[in-house]
Amino acid sequence: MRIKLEIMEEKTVILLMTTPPPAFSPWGVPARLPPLGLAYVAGALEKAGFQVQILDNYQLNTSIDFIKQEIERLCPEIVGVTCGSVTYQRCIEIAKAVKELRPSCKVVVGGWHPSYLPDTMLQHPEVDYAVMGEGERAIVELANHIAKGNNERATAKIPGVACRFKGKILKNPPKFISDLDDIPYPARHLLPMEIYDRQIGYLNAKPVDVMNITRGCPYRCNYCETNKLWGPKYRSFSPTRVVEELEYMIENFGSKGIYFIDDNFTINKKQTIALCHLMKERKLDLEWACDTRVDLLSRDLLVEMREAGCRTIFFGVQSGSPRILEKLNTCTTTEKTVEGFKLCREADIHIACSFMLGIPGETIADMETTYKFAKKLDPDWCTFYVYIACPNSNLYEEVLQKGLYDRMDNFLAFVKTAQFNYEQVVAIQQRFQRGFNTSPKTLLRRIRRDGFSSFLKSLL
Ligand code: B12
Repeated sequence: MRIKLEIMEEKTVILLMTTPPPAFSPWGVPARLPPLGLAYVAGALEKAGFQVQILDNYQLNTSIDFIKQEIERLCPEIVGVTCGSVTYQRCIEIAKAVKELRPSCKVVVGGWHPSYLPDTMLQHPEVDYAVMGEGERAIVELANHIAKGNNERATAKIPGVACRFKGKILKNPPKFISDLDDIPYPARHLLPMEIYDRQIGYLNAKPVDVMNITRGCPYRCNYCETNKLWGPKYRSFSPTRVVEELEYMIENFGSKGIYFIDDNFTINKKQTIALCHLMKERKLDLEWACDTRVDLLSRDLLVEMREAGCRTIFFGVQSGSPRILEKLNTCTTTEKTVEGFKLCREADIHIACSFMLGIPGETIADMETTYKFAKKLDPDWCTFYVYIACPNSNLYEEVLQKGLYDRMDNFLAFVKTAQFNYEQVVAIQQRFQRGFNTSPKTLLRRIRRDGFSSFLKSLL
């Protein structure tokens, strides 16, 4: 396992890092995926001429002592940390360690939590700047100012940056990058690629890498906060740029499969078809999976996608209860889901999906309806999650205002209503997950899909 980072000379040294994992994580153990956002930030900084290193403390599960040693050894002038809500405490711990060892080093935080609640970061004097929204342009501008030794007045004017100025917290709204093709490739070469899973259940091909080719979501689902990070307007990398990056990944990292972790991969049908055509033209021979919505599909589109290598599509179905779908404001219906799944099957594309349980206003009967619906849909993979309210979503505001929680982990609220508490929903979720995984239909589907010997192997 490679942890050793090189000592850099001459140029301004920037050390980017994820935080170690939270002590407690309500979402379970996530896949070992690389920090793509941080790699994008690193790519932009490298292109601007900075010396950049990435330390993925999250996946390496490093100790604060190790992080301190690395800071002392590498002597960075800027430390940038990705911070989610559950890793908030860890992020502050790192900021304190940086200032203790190198008081002149600037601490910049970015990612989901600083984008949503920058004040909670800047209330700590150890944090100098919080970047809100997409980071590439803001961090380069900020790093240039820091490198030139410009005063606080100048840095306080950068779009997407929040900082303390004259005793107040100033927040400059982000300006979203209109042409995504201006963004350099994520600096995957700075990541310890060997520590990542590079395989996913949805694809047979190995190694698999992740890509994100669209930003911005026009939908307003009440549980989701993504449009606050990427803005309300959908933007995407051009098909040519995507294919070039795919070729680069095949050549440099031996990628055989790609998981596109976009919110709505197929949101622009014309562009998705153009991308599929290019993938076929360039004979990329990749297997891929993507995430999208059931109402962003059509027969001809799916045929193009299958021909270009798409093997699986993931859908966040969320609920089988029309009342709850309305509450979530997903703007989908159970009928649309049935229709969308049928189209995928006809195009010979596998289906993965997930549901949430424990939404405010939900009853145990609604949850049972969801389970029945999941079984009726009969997807290839199905995951049930317990809903936990995340900052900056509409439902989060409702949960806080009405006091519909019995516990907070950092800023995340564990929902409790008159109908259920967190522990009860966990028990229901486990029952549903077990029931789905062990149903004869699911087992048969697995045997048909993966073959009997691989099924037996997985049991052993
Ligand atoms: C892939 C993914 C993961 C991967 C990789 C995470 C990673 N470190 O990148 C894995 C599986 C490891 C993971 C783990 C977790 N994840 Co996750 N994950 C995602 C997912 C699906 C995509 C993230 C992504 O790659 N986006 C694409 C890249 C390009 O964007 P980005 O990462 O946001 O980065 C941009 C900006 O945020 C910013 N930026 C990011 N970091 C930094 C740092 C600096 C210094 C600067 C200046 C800017 C900056 O600039 C980047 C480029 O523009 C999102 C959902 C989503 N749609 O975003 C959830 C999501 C980010 N995850 C979430 C959660 C909760 C978790 C876990 C806590 C789950 C768990 N069980 O423990 C952990 C915590 C991980 C951590 N290090 O904090 C939440 C975060 C909510 C919140 N308020 O914090 C999200 C939003 C999903 C959700 N709504 O529940 N996750």
